Amino acid sequence: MDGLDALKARFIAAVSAASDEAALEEVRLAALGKKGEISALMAGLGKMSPDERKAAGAQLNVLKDEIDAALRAKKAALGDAALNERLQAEWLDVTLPGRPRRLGTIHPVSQVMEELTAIFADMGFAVAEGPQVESDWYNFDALNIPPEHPARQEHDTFFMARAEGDNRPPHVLRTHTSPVQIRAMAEQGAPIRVIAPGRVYRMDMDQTHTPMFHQVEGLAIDRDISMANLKWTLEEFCRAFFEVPSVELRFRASHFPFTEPSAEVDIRCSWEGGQLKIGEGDKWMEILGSGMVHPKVLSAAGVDPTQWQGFAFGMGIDRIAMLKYGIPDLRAFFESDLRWLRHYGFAALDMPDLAGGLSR
Ligand code: 2U9
Repeated sequence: MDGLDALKARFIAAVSAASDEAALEEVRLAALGKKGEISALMAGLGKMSPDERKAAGAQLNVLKDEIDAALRAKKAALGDAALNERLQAEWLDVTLPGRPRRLGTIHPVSQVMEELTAIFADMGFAVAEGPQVESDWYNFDALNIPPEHPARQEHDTFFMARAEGDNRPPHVLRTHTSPVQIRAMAEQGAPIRVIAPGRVYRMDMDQTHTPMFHQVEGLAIDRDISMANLKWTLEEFCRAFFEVPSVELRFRASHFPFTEPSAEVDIRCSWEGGQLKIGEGDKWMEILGSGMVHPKVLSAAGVDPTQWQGFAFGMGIDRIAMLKYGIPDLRAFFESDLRWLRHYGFAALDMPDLAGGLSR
């Protein structure tokens, strides 16, 4: 066939001139597409004599293969060029030192809450939560603190406002986390083992008191739980929390409406040169209150006191955080002073667990 060399030269030139994949595709369609020039020549073969068709068909097939090969080679070359361009543009030096982003720090109260949750979880206690605005029934009555009980006055309660003419008793900001455990018992029944960490509110403000502070309370109810279980649990907690080999606790008889008998608990310690050491020395420091849950409290939560009994305890989280981490001033906890937070805060993403060492 005449003119095939010229055709080939034209398409090969067009392939090499194509500067991107779209241009290359246009060349492919013009040559080999359904309406392309080579396809048209192929269609013309039908009108030839058998001998002519054989010779021309072979020539056209060779031409088609050559153009196809040229198209593929150019496509690969364009792909390589595009990749090289990206590699140049997106190059980065992975050996450069990192630029640390400031993540902020974990507040000591949050850190201590995580620590004590890890310790009690290891002993089989679940975490319970509840509302901070409570009815007076959950905050007081259910805990064996009836309306005229002197303990109501001692709690320095914040009362919520009621609409005018609404004479129902006002709701309160919870003065302890005990109502959380009433709710947990009422919902789950016995046996139960929970801790209730969280914010509590009392109208009190001086060097050692803030109107909002944090408590953790614990509750274990089963068929035959005793003060001995209470003592072991608290010793185990203190040993793990203060990260010392052993601790010694002293129980002093006390009184709370919600526990009977009740005990305040002191821990053996020494204070030398302003330095507190837990587990050694000849001083005693009060760290928590505890006792056997009063039968009336069990009944109020729908638990039968002839079948079930158990212990409860409560302690101030802010206070044990100050003791463990040597923080002198309670009020600084709530001032959001960034310099204080950087000094006393903990590394983010470094959550305490028992295996890794609580406070690392
Ligand atoms: C239920 C029954 C009993 C929780 C208890 C204490 C003793 C206690 C104080 C410690 C320091 C409060 O933060 S503080 O001022 N708490 O002395 N708390 S027994 O007793 C309960 C709780 C829930 C259902």
